[in-house]
Amino acid sequence: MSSASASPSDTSASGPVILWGAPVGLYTGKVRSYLRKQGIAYEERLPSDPEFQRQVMPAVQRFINPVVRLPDGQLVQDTTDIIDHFEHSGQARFSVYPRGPLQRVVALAMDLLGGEGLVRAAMHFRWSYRTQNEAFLRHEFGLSFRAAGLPQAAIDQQLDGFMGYLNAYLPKLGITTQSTAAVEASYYALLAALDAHFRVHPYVLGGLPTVADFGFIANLYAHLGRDPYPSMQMKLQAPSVYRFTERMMASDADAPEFPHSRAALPEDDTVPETLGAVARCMAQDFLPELRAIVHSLDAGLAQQGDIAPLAPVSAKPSIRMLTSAEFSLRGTAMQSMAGPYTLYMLQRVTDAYAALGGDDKQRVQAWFSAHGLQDLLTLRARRRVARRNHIEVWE
Ligand SMILES: N[C@@H](CCC(=O)N[C@@H](CS)C(=O)NCC(=O)O)C(=O)O
Repeated sequence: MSSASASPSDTSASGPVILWGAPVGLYTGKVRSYLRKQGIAYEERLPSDPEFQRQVMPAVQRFINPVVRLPDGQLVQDTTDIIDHFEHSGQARFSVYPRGPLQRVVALAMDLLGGEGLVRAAMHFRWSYRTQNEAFLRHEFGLSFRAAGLPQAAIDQQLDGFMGYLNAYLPKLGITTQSTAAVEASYYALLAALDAHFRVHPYVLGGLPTVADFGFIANLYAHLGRDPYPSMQMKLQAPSVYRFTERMMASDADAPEFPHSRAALPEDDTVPETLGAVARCMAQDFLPELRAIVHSLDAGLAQQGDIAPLAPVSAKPSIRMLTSAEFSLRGTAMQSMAGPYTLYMLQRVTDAYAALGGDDKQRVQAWFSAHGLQDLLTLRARRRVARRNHIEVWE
């Protein structure tokens, strides 16, 4: 886990957990949801906060949200590392890593799908529907600039620049007029599978949130569940998924429609049957991309030759995407950014599987095979990714 200590002279390094992020931010919602569910008190601050600009950004080496500061001054960036910190700190009410082998590997696979696999849909439905979303997005991105006290003309100028920068991710993610139909079809298929699931279960694995739920809430909340156009689609087509987004933002279980659900995972290490359809969506629409990402990052690594252990993955911390991956999405040729962070999330799945004993391995393999996802369990790149000083490095 990456961390850095504030200097001893830093008198601000005390008090509650600080969460720097924004209501509009994809990854901030994931951490906010986790802190609320775990009953961990925090104070949220916008990235325009002078302290974020002056101290946090230099420490984490770039502009990135969210960042958490612990009461002892330690900064933690990256939503997965933030969750893992609290998992080990003793402050969490319950562990979000299931003990059951099948539940654990499925949860990690769903975390990967929810956090990484849904990014394209989240970006598409936010930025390709500019007309429908524009007024809301200007309000939301404007919060930070308004909090900084900027006059309206300056806010408008900042918004044009920053929103233009984010909008420019679309082609890099393979979102073009040619691919729109495939991108939307794959999202709506997953949404339908998730809706059928959340109609009968409050959370991904049953009665308690796990890493799987926090993976999904990243993309399903700020973009897909909150921006005007996609949130309307979600309410109309998948109301149970919309309820899930509300539930994940509540500090209690928020599941009155499941009066018989216990706040626990099934004790026999089973996973809900309705997750099968979600896994099949992943096998069809995300596994080919994951294979392509591994393949293109491997090709880049082979070209570079020897790379020292713990060498940063890129020349500058702000560069997270190293190469592009080519794959087919529902028959449409796609070219999209490939970054080592995806490997970081993927290797959590393959590590959890590799750590199992024979019988457990077989049981996990049987479930993944039944849904066409067996390759995911052993899909590895030639180098592992770790995180040090808030950035990804080659292990
Ligand atoms: N893997 C990181 C991703 C964080 C991330 O990409 N955050 C977005 C905002 S929601 C960001 O800071 N983007 C800045 C940029 O793209 O330059 C995490 O889980 O914390």
